[in-house]
Amino acid sequence: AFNGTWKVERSENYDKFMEVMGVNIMKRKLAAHDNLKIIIQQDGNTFVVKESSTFRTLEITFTLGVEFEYSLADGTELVGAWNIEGDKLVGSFKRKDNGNELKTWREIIGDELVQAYLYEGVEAKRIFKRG
Ligand code: MYR
Repeated sequence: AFNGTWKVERSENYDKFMEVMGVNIMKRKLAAHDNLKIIIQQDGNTFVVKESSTFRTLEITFTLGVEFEYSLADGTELVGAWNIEGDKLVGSFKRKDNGNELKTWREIIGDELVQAYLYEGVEAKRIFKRG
């Protein structure tokens, strides 16, 4: 269901979320127009996610339930894992620099992929359309 090419169409509360994450105003302005595109390929328990944006291009491979490392565009390092819960992909990550939790989940709602993020009680969403 998650397979395919997804382009970000809009975001909710993303600026506030990035602020709580400690991203400075200059980077937040750029990130608001990052043209994020993700290509998701699931093969059983293994996913390949190709991410591209105005900041960078990278490919991430992970297996459900298995911890991996992921760096945000600003260099912040996370470690954690994705799991399936019902129809959702649920990610539990921790920042390596301060140990704080970052939760994220992906779900298909109608013809959109909704990715939510939760950090220090602040939730944001980015909503993608098939591209
Ligand atoms: C993937 O499945 O795309 C790779 C793993 C994603 C880990 C969690 C991503 C959280 C991104 C938060 C953006 C915050 C910007 C300050």
